[in-house]
Amino acid sequence: MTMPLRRLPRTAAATLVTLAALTTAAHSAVAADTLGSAAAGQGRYFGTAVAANHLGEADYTATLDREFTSATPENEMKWDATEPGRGTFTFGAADRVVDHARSRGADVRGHTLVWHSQLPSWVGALGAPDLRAAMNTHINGLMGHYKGQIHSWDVVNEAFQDGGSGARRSSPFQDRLGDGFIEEAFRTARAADPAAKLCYNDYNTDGVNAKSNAVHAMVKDFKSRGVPIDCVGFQSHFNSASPVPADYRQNLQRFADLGVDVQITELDIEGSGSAQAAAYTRVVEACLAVARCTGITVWGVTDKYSWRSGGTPLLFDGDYRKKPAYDAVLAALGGSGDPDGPGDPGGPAVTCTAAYTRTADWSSGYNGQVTITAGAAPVSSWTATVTVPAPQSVSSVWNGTPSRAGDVMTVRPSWNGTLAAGTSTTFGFTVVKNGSSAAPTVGGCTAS
Ligand code: G2I
Repeated sequence: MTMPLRRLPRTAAATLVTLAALTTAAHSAVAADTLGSAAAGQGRYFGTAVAANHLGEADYTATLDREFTSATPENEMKWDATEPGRGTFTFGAADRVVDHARSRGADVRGHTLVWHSQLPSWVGALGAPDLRAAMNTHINGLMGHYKGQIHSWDVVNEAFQDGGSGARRSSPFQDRLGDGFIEEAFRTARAADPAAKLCYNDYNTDGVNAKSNAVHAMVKDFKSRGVPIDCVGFQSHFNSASPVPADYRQNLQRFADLGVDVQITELDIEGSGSAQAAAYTRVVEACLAVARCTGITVWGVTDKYSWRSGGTPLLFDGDYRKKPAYDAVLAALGGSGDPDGPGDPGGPAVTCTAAYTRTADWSSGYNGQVTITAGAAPVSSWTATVTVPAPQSVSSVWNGTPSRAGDVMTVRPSWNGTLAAGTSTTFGFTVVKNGSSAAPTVGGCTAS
């Protein structure tokens, strides 16, 4: 995992790439042809869950080391793995993941300190005073062992219920210590390793809904009272029953607006081919459109070891071949595969991203705006799709030329097709709500 641009902010990384391209004929030496290097060009990390027991498999580690700049131990840091008996800490498997990643210059996300699952039975048997002490001892034990080595910790994981209640989930911590256990865990964590970013991590919080509203309210309260929290993780486990929400980017943005970083922490999307690729593109574009979205982690290297391998949700197939979803993610990150391949002129791939915002809203309608941003190469034309949910209808479009097929509106440039690398243009549209205020889905941008 040699990632020379990994820690540079977006503009510095872009400048470096430009300078290097000007001063060397060997442009391919700086081409962003891996997930990690392309994300670094955007000032982000690109990580994966890592399982210690696969590190001996040559193809697994080769793919891991080549593509990813961050590693999250998939199970090795959980309570049952690290403190199976009270006060007995076992770090062997987690150390193997941390040492492997750090020796190659990758960051490590710590996952996870306080969670109701994979919790040894002795924890659940404790009364309140002992449980509080055990929780703090566990946090101090892990964070002390890895002090200075962890980029971000998932301090508390999945503490809210699914569904519309917005309530906390029943767990030994919640049931015996009450709502305050989350705050206490974060305060203990800050003292244990002040350099680590402290995250709250959850699933089904990826769009605006009752559960994410409850997490948002908690983070807002923490920020207002000075409870230490630096980031919110959005697990982003998607499939056809739980697709990428239409308001995914807006949801990330509203958390960022509270003054925390947002991270996509366990991304996987069941499916295959172009549909899977398009869904991955939307996630990457959403992260790139939110300045405080600092990185993306996919929940595994290869489909064959995924926790839901039957759904083939990852970027590499069981033989470590790049899937269409891989190519889409790399392109959305502004990278380019096979820079020296036949017919390839050698420059960066021509790509664009599309980011949506609602710019005006009134009782019977709203205005939407899509910002088209060119990737690392100049763009001479682009297309983007906007799907407004029934019963809404689009009544006008400006700075773009629409064509419609059913609910899907494809927009091409009017006068604004030509974009220099990294620059943006916008188009806008007015929607008649017909009773629904739901957000439209803005599809992947394609550029030529
Ligand atoms: O369930 C998906 C993820 C949801 N968010 C939190 C993550 O920590 C969680 O990860 C999964 C792992 O990917 C699985 O690998 O967490 C599962 C357990 O809740 C993990 O599964 C467990 C199996 O249930 C165990 O039987 C097995 O011993 O993995 C263990 C280690 O392979």
